[in-house]
Amino acid sequence: MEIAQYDAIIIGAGISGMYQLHRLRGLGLSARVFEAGDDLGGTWYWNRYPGCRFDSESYSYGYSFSDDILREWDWSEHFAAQPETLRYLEFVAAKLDLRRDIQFGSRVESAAYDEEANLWEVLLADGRSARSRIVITAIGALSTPVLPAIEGIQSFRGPAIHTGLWPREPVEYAGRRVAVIGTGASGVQVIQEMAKVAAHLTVFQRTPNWCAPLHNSPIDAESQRRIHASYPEIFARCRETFGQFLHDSDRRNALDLSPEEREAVWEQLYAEPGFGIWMANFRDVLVSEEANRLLSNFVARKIRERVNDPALAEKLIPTDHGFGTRRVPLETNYYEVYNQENVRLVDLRDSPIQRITPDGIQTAAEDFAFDLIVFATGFDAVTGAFDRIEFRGAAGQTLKEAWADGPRTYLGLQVPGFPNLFTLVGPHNSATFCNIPRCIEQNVDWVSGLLAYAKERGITRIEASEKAADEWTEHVHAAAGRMLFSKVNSWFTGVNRNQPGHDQRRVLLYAGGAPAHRQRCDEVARDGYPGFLLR
Ligand code: NA7
Repeated sequence: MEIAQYDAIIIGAGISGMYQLHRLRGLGLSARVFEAGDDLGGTWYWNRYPGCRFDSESYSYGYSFSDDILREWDWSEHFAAQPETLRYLEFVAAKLDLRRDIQFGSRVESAAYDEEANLWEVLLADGRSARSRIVITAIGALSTPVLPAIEGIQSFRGPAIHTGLWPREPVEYAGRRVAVIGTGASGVQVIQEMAKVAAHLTVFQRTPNWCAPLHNSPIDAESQRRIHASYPEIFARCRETFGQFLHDSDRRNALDLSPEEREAVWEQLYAEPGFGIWMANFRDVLVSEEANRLLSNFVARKIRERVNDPALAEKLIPTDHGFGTRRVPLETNYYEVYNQENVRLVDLRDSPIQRITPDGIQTAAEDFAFDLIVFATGFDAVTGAFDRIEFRGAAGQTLKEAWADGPRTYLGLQVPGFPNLFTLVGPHNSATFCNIPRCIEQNVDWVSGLLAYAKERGITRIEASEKAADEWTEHVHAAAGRMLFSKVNSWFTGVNRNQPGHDQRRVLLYAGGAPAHRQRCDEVARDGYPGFLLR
């Protein structure tokens, strides 16, 4: 059987894979996308749990590269829900005629570089294979769901579903007894939605997170008109900010202001839609313990005001980390949910889960019976999707081996020893700490620019140098070291108690800000790609 050969293989048909395919076509390269799912959308395909929605302003999240797409699409809410986002991606795919080059139900198992042929051989789980000069991973940073390591997990009789693997068929929860394990961004969204109609909802919380109000609302006709008229300004603003959100940090330090002055700002941010309280806050609150403590006290007071039972409020207030040092879940009446008769919080610090039983969940203190268990227990973040594909580089080493002591990349986009392999949204890339499509477009544009440069010059082999990777890795580590989040266990730092070997903090994200990453990438392009061995 003849093996299919392409100029490039893209792994994944989410937001980054879709745009990368479009750009490769523009370069006149033949490309094939292998997508594990049965349809496109990536994150928005898999995370279809009730309540799933943006925490980014919808119009700051969509693709910016096409005026037609911008003109023809209206978002219905300031923070759109998952079904709308998936419809949007389907609209984009139709508009750009992407599907004809995407092969669904095709999970990539391995990709091995053949030095002699200067080709990658990509093997799918169903045994088929294909070859290409270039491989581009578009596999996402939060795409490998992890079930909790709890005894008896397979024994439960009812549906037991991870938020990141939610089925397409409707899951009944109205009038049912529901358990949710996990209180990260996914847990918070699913809890506040299911609490509306579940007969009874039990939340199993191991660590409370600092949440803040989303303040979502529909987009009225006048706002719609204004949004369409101001797309250039919206994207220009995003380009300037640390995380490419509409919210830009306040250049002042909280500690330089009087308590009244900073409280007034915090009141305002807490009352505003979106990530302002996290991203538009004073510049010292994510780096100074003291400033962060003051902000945390402010948010704790808000939680106490919203939860009727004072003892319960204390259980919902984090004590082991400060505000914003983990991903801040944005919420709509999340805290008020705990004032409802049909909702109960089980604090696993008092009574840990011992096992899952055919009927429900058993803690050290009690037996619970459920009709449905929701695992909102998170992902093997950032490197998880890479670890599950066997990438074998020029010297026969696997990427997993190369990253055994933590990721090592150049610009978060290329790895020494793995020629012609590009890692969109990979570790040590600003995209892992970003209003992600904004960084995705930067990643894709930059990789496409390099491929165009290579094509014009007849360059067929592109590989980051060891020295460039060492320097970038050192820079990434230094940037992370300045931030308070690097001293806290979370997916930001790669700690996952459900996975063996994931108990030590690692540097996974580039915390120097997206503008700094973009600037560095632009300089490298402008100077003819120093740090790359081009042949
Ligand atoms: P997160 O943020 O990693 O949250 C996972 C949650 O699940 C967190 O509260 C965990 O508690 C909890 N968890 C995990 N395992 C267990 C066990 N075994 N028992 C009890 N509780 C457990 O994942 P999300 O899906 O919410 O969010 C991921 C990102 O997706 C989010 O940041 C957005 O950017 C989109 P822990 O804190 O470990 O004690």
